Amino acid sequence: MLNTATKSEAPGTEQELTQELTDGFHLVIDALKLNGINTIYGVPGIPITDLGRMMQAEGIRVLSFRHEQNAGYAASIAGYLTKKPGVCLTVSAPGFLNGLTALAHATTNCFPMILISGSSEREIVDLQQGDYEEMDQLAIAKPLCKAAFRVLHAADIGIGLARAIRAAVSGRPGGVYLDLPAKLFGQVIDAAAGAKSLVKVIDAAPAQIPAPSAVKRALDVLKGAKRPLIILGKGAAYAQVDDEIRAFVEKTGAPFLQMSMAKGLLPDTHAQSAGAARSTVLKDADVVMLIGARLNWLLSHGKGKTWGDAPKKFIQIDIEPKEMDSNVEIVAPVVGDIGSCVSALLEGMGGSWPAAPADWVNTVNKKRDDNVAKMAPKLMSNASPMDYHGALGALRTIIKERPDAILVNEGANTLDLARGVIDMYKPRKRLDVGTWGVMGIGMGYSIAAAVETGKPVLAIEGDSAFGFSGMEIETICRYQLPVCIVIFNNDGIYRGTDVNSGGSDPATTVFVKGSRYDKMMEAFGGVGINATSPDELKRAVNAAMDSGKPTLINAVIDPAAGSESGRIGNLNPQSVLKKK
Ligand SMILES: Cc1ncc(C[n+]2csc(CCOP(=O)(O)OP(=O)(O)O)c2C)c(N)n1
Ligand SMILES: [Mg+2]
Repeated sequence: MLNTATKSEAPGTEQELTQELTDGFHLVIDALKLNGINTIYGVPGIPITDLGRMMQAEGIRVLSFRHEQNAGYAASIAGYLTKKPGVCLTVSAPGFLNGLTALAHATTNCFPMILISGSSEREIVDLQQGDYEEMDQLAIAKPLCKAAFRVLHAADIGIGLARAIRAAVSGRPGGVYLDLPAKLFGQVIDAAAGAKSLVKVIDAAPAQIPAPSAVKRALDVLKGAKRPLIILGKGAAYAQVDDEIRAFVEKTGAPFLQMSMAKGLLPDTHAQSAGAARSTVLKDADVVMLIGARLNWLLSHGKGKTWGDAPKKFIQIDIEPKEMDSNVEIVAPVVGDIGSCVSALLEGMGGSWPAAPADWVNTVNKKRDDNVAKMAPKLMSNASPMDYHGALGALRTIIKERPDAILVNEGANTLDLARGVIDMYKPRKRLDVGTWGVMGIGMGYSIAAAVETGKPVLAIEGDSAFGFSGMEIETICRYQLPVCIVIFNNDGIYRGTDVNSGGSDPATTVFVKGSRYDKMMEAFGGVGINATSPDELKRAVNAAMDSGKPTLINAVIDPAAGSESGRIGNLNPQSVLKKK
């Protein structure tokens, strides 16, 4: 129902007195609801405090955070999980800027998100006369997102939101900025005209069908492969065409790799999974098919040592034509949405597709099984203080027993080792630092994952990583969300053993030794536990997952156990100069 009010006070004609009215506040709410947007992540303040209140009154769930960046990350991952734009609502200048990192992150990771920020008086901002929270937010947002819009008239709110939704979800998804000046909210218009101005977005992300010739070309290249490899990226997980992707991969019989957030699209324990033979398959494959995965730094740009000397042919499936040839030549580009592309490939394969060459498949499987066997004893260590493998061995079993749980993961060693150790069994259950390797997604992602899916969340957090969003444990306790946070507390960034060779300050990478993060949780009425062995850790996590109570477990990790930058230490620049 449209929100209306009857004008009662202002003098005027009789007709005016009985006229049904609406305003900017209500039109924003009606437009969101009309488009099925029922959850908002944000931080209140001028000029959007009343908007949040009215949203709540109208049945929209408004999750109020402690910092906009965390609300923004929550919105971004809500977009990834639901294929609808996640919405973050902030105040002007500083609130907007706090949300902007998450908007840029959403764009980089191809997650649909809309950052809606209130803004100050246009006339004063544009003359730079020093308004309250003055900032030309639209101009600042533009280079960091897919599209940016400002609405100046209440009658344009419907169109403004429609444009934002379409821009966020169609084609390659991404972040969109929507600027709503303070004056807009109070603007009053005729209710009937307001209702007419709303737009329900039809087919917001239209299918993009690949050209039949592109599909045939790709299948011809794949058929000719002696050592085929399929790489699934988070774009493939986003598409929510899990059955088709599985059918396609199984029909090829080819080994597959799943990028970090694609893990579980097919179970990591699948017979064709080459996850534990990554370096072998990247080096030795002769045909590589990328599905919703980009050849960026995470795949060493498709060239160099990682990819070996064997000549390679790349097939790439992506919705964004410009992605093709971004780093190396793509001999068979297939442009379209992942669902349409994979269906067309499956159909084109017909009933008699040749099995992937057995010698290649056997070589990969042997390598994988050897590596898995090598890792197994490390995962059984019950040493105290814990090392990473001992602690992760316990958590690995928990995810195996609770495959519906959502795993949120950030840190350096805590991230890289958890990714390798913890098998995922279902799609879109692993949420992590993404394309930028950004710290700070932890609590925002956990909150949105719990809210959007209703499933329990296990957040495995480096002690540094946790610090970027740690205050949101109050938010988790306030909304009583089923989130269990495990902090891998090794007293610092990478390791807690670093020393400052130039003075008495602590080294830059170390924190207060023996910190008790579990006590923070208790301050907000959550459950706090200090765990010093894998057995204790396992017991505590199982109890948290059973009870659904907000829980934080301080897992004490040997401060010497980690390595610099986890698995990507090679990216650190080196000084060639010796100190004089
Ligand atoms: C926003 C942001 N700031 C800084 C970094 C650099 N950085 C990478 S990993 C990391 C923290 C690693 O320490 P921790 O989370 O404790 O994991 P550990 O390796 O100790 O297990 C930092 C600060 C980053 N990736 N993102
Ligand atoms: Mg650490």
